[in-house]
Amino acid sequence: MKAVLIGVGQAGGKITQRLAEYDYDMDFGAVQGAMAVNTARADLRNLDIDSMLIGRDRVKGHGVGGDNELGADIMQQEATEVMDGLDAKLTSEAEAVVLVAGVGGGTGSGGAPVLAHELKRVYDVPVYVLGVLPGRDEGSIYQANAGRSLKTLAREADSLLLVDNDAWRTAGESVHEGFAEINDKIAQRFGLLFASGEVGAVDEVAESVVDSSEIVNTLRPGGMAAVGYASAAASSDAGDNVNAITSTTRNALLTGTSVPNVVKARTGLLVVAGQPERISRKGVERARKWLEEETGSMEVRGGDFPLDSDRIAALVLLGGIERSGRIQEFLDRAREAQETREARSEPDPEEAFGNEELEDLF
Ligand SMILES: Nc1nc2c(ncn2[C@@H]2O[C@H](COP(=O)(O)OP(=O)(O)OP(=O)(O)O)[C@@H](O)[C@H]2O)c(=O)[nH]1
Ligand SMILES: [Mg+2]
Repeated sequence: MKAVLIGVGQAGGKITQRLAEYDYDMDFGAVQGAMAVNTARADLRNLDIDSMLIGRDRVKGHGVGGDNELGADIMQQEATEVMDGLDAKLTSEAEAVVLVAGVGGGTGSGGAPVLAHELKRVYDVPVYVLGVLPGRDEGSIYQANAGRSLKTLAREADSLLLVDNDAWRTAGESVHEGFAEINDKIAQRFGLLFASGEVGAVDEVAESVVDSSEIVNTLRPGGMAAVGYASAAASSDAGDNVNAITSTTRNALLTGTSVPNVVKARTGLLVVAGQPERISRKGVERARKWLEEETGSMEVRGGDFPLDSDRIAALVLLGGIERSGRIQEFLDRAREAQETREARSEPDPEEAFGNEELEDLF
């Protein structure tokens, strides 16, 4: 799937750059262009991709300090400039726009939903958002920002692909210590996903490869989505790899998802990556069937991704994951944080108590 990436805010910019680098290093050619937008000048200076500073008259290049309403306001004001900067990158080749943002901060959390809204008014390609959820040990402002942004993003984006900062970090490391490692994992997993829809166009041998349209269809339910990933050593003979493929797929779903404990989904896509001669058709079909049972979805697609590796990897894309308990838990956590914050700044306890709904950002 040929995608144009736009990172909004600090996390968004760093992850976008990492995704572009990975795609380039692997020679996939799925990332058609990359750009970073931020209200903080210093964050942009650290990046090599094209960048745009917004909100100069409001925050003088210093960021919005976690105020996502201000982040949304600034993007509203400057959306036209951002879209002008993007126009040259969004050629007719592009099959999707992917906005990348940390949903716990201010610039990305507030700006990404506004930009998604504006992009959808102008372009026909799907607009996806890759949103990073704050980890459990991050402050209540992050949780509250995330709750509001999530709700608005899920409404504005064609699909909101989520990564929880707690999902792929090494035990014992703080979220901050783990950023480089988490970003590498995000780049690899989402990089593989975008590229998996690309090989069909160039590799005439593989007839069972994934097509871009299968990614789009898997994300068609809208709302929220997640990916899962696992890999294992594989035999050089496909016949011996039936179990390797089914157990890797199991691990991808049960222990490797970007939002922990998400299992239920409306749609699914299983991509099995490895040398074509190591990929067992029977294994892929069994794993796909297992995914249908486990996710409760009647719509699980499957395909290969020819990759020169002696391992086998399973990448699972889950569309429409709202009914998973973990997402609800997250929204509850964000709602509690919002209520605590309101109770502190709001002298009228009744009003804070009565506010059970997460407000939209705009
Ligand atoms: N995975 C990952 N998360 C990050 C990274 N940098 C920041 N975050 C997370 O992103 C959230 C903060 O968002 P930022 O992107 O720093 O904020 P911002 O959009 O720049 O907004 P302001 O700084 O408020 O202007 C927190 O939950 C952080 O844990 C990163 O490099 N990788
Ligand atoms: Mg920042």
